[in-house]
Amino acid sequence: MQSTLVMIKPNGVLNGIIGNIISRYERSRLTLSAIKIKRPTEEEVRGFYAEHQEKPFFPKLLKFMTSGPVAFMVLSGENAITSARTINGATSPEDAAPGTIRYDFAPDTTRNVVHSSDSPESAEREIDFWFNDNELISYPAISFKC
Ligand code: 3AN
Repeated sequence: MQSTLVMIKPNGVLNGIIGNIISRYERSRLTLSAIKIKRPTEEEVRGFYAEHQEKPFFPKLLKFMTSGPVAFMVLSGENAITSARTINGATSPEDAAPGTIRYDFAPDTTRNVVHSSDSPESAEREIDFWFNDNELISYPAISFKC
């Protein structure tokens, strides 16, 4: 069992596709261990995306990520990190495969709708960045056999 940090960025929340996005993860048997919605501060976004601070796209990313509400969640399941990233699609929507979230909804690379952790080390840091341990819960995998 693995966990990953997923964010639905402001354009996803404001355009009412939280449910659509979460259904895609659930269909791949990922379960929600935690979820919350908040508007991140500039300081939080700088800390979270520290590795990108010097990149040319960072000012646009910072402005966008602080422009509205973000849904933060921890998804858990078999190969959660790879599964979530496959469902998201490539970072740039032009490279994203049909059927992925970014292919369906992302207008450009900055506003690419979702984020999910890219390694077990990132997942640990990112989950810890947005959540306290007592906000996480684990339960059996979804079977859809009701
Ligand atoms: P991913 O979210 O696919 O793991 P990262 O971690 O490389 O991608 O980038 C973090 C975020 O920075 C992306 N989700 C995107 O919003 C933004 N970003 C990355 N590369 C670019 C770029 N070349 N131009 C504009 N924004 C970018």
